[in-house]
Amino acid sequence: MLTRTLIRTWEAGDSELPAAATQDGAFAHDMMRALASRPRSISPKYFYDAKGSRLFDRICELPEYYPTRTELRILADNARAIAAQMGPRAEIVEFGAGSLRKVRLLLDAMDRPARYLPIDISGEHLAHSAAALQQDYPGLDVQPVVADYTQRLLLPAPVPGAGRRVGFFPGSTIGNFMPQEALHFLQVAGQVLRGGALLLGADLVKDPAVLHAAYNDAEGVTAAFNLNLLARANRELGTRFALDQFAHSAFYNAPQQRIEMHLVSRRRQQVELGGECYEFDEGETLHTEHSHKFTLEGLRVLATQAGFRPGPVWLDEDRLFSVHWLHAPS
Ligand code: AVJ
Repeated sequence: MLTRTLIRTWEAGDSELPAAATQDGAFAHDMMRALASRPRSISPKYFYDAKGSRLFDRICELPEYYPTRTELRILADNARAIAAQMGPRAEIVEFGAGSLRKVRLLLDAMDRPARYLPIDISGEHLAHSAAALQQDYPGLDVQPVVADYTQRLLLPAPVPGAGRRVGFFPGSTIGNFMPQEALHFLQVAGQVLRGGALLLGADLVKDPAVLHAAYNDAEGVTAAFNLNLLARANRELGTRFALDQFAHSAFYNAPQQRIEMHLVSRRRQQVELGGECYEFDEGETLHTEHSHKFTLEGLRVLATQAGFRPGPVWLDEDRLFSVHWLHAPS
């Protein structure tokens, strides 16, 4: 069943192509733009090639990186209550569906799930995880969608007789967006999920030392994940970034409520791309990620602004992480 990778029914009409078909060249284009602008900045979505996705999976296992295990715990502890919100025959649309571990907790508790649509930008990783999931849930209709959900949201039409369409956006990936982008994403998601709901994981504001440790692990996996952006450029764009001449930097920007990740040039150096030569001063950075943290109230206000009606919120004991049920506009 899994090899139905071509999905032909698009809600937004036939004129638009699936994002995967238009992605070629986007990395080169965005990297050139990043190198040409000041301050230099590129979207964190480019972390997730096959290598980056594997590194991210390792981050999730790190002792310092609390979000994944905390969210898994919250989902496991509240799976019945969440499934009750979903109702029978619900369909799950997962945005940015990495290793598909979390959704299993939902599927196990749900009443006859109608279908599961994991959307991810990393086709290889998605195909692999989706195949593994399909094996464990042979009766489930699984349709992986290779797409960039930050660009557009085109989904197959609902299956006949399906219940609610429930968006699942775990991991606090929403924190990667700037506040304006998060609002825009939620507005677009609200349209795709009309009449359904969004189950949203959001990391919470907390002791900066805990945050700092989570993005500066002792093993250096986060550093490798960050540097993989340059390694990927070397592999795919033919750049020759000297990986040992850039340092991983991650710090908490308290006024902006976010972790910022940068790659810092250890010395003055040049890099070539597309016939252009770009210079880095010593200490100059390429900004690679924002990871915004939320207060419960802040998240609920944001969701409300996007047209959602906030429902129950589930938390861990230490209030490190939150999972929100948000009713989509009708
Ligand atoms: C997948 C975006 C939620 O921000 O914590 C982990 C990515 N970056 N370590 C996060 C990430 C560095 C992660 N998100």
